[in-house]
Amino acid sequence: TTMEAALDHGDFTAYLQPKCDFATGQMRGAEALVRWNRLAEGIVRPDDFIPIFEKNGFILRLDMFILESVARLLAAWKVKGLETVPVAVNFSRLHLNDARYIPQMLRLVDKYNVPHEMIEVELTESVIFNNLTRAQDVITRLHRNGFSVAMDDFGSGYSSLNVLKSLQFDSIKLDKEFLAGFEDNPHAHKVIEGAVSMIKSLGIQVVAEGVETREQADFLRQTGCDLAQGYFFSRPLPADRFETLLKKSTPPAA
Ligand code: G
Ligand code: G
Ligand code: MN
Repeated sequence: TTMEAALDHGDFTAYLQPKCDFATGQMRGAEALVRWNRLAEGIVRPDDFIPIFEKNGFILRLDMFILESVARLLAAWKVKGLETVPVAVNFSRLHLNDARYIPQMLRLVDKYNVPHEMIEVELTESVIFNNLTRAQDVITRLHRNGFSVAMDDFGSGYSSLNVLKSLQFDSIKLDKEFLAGFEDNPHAHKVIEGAVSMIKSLGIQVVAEGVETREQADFLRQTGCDLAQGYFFSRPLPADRFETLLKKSTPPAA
């Protein structure tokens, strides 16, 4: 089929987008985002194909392919002496019902001898809402294996608050919709302040998504938000350009 052939042909790649410290702009982590390089259309973004791959099950393989790409990159950067950052991989909700999920993760990450704390799992809020007990069980097992877990797209659905009380996330990513209409909506500021302070009070790290302007960055920093991901700091980059950034932030060997 088209997608199997594309995978074998190397047409899927992981782009990487930095997660940065507000104050210094320093990179503290990154998120891997899949891209499909199609001859006719050029680079296609996931919103156009992930829903289809979730229906036909191909997403299970694609997510593992992205995880393996990330593990391979982390290992290669280490060999080059670069200071690496933890990288987050998005996993579809379909993995939650798949007994092979964690064994497969371990196999791929260990194949490249990547320390487990360098891998973060991003699960979207809707995933979790669909099956809370299942999510609880998977998160516990991920933690036991040393992986950290982030809730993605927090605030985009309606389940967020009740989910927070029963699940142990290491970080929560505020959906970019929080920032929509930010400039002229005083309520937006209050909602963000409230969300950040509630999440921080649970001892969970807060990452803001979709930070596009200095005004947004300054405001988020002042609310106590920990990390920023967005065009203001960096777009998602192909691996070679991301590596250039890592080189810039690695101090020269003594
Ligand atoms: O960059 P952006 O257009 O890349 O991503 C759009 C959406 O696709 C995001 O919500 C993200 O969670 C999802 N996504 C990106 N890469 C992956 C991936 O490798 N696996 C899964 N399951 N979702 C992804
Ligand atoms: O997994 P998730 O939904 O969190 O993926 C993040 C999505 O947000 C990706 O599609 C990514 O390309 C996109 N994105 C990253 N930074 C920005 C930004 O500053 N503005 C907007 N509009 N989208 C962004
Ligand atoms: Mn994500």
